[in-house]
Amino acid sequence: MLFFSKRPTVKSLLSVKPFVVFPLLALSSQAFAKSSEVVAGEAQRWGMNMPQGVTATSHEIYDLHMLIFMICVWIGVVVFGVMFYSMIMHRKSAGAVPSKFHESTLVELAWTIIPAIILVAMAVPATSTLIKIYDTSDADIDIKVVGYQWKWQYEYLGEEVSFFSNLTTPQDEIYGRVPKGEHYLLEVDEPVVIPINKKVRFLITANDVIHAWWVPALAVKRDAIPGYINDVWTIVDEPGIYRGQCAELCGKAHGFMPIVVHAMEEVDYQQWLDTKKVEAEELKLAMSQSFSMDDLYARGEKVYQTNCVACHGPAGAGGVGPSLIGSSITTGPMNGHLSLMINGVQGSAMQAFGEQLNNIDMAAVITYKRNAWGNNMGDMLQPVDVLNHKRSL
Ligand code: HEC
Ligand SMILES: [Cu+2]
Repeated sequence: MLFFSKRPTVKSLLSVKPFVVFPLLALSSQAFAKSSEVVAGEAQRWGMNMPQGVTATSHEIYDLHMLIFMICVWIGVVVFGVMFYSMIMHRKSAGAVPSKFHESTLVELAWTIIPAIILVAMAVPATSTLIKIYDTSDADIDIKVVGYQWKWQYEYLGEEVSFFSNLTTPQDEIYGRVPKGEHYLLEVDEPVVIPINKKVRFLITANDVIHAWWVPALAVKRDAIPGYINDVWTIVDEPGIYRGQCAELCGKAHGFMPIVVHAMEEVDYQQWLDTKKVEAEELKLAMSQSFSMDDLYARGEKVYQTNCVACHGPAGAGGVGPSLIGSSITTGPMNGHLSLMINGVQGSAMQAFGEQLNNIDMAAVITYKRNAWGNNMGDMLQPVDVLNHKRSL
């Protein structure tokens, strides 16, 4: 009653909008940026916003996210502003009488053209960022990443350096027997190491089912699909340890195959790479050597704790997999035991370890199982035996 003594007409309705809309549209880009900053700051403080990451791409994605988000916020402010203004000002108790018009060409054109312009305006920066994300050309370093159930393998192409990266969180933490550590389920025995300020290309694939290699701080997330190679790239600005996870539900231990990227200065990276190459050489030499029972047992225990404990239990008593204490395989003929380890059991969670473990680790873990937990077989296996067996297959 106070505001509307006259009955509102189409004209008066339309004339309201510019009054609400123009000041908002007229907000300078500076004010827009300021509001975006305030929102981002608050969201960060509340631990709610996406992380900003440590690469140029991740910063660009973050800025894009804030830009689109703020456009949405302001659209919300304008739309709800007009809506609530209309509802309050034109309420029945204030004497409003609905106008009877339908089909307004002007209104229909406006609500088609304005959103179209906004969408195109948002698509332009989004597309330019996407094009950059997909430009994997001219990489300085190529690293092949292979997803396994449930670990990652990294191979430095052209360097003969290759290793598996296994979860190191102790079973006791997982089962709640001791308090969880700082990097619970985000820690591995061997992180993938990269130099800073170099374009690193990751060639991502999988060995069994679909996994996804995801490291938020590097703005890298790509599916690892058996039979396909997807590539992504990154240039990290600052040395540091960046953690990620498999991001594709890949089976029982999907949550137990984390990713740790250690970015270091180039000299440190080169040093690390050289050590790795020497290790690989030494391993090659060791393949033809004979080991003592004690060496094999000690090494085998480590291999077991890293690769088998999740399914067969810390003391071999079983869990997901059967007990290995006095089993027909672990206390049966050596050849059968070796074949099972190399080929796995088709259609079960027991994988083929023939390619995952080198011949020394294979010989060691078999020797360990045959002599641990009361399986006092007293026999052992040498790496050459594994090699010969593989050749005879
Ligand atoms: C993801 C779970 C899983 C992991 C990891 C795993 N196993 Fe198994 N393992 C199984 C399952 C399940 C079976 C039973 C397969 C079947 O016969 O159906 C099995 C069977 C076996 C058997 C045969 C036991 C018997 O007597 O029938 C041996 C030996 C064995 N695993 C050793 C190992 C060793 C050594 C490792 C580590 C290098 C390992 N497993 C890792 C799940 C696993
Ligand atoms: Cu996975």
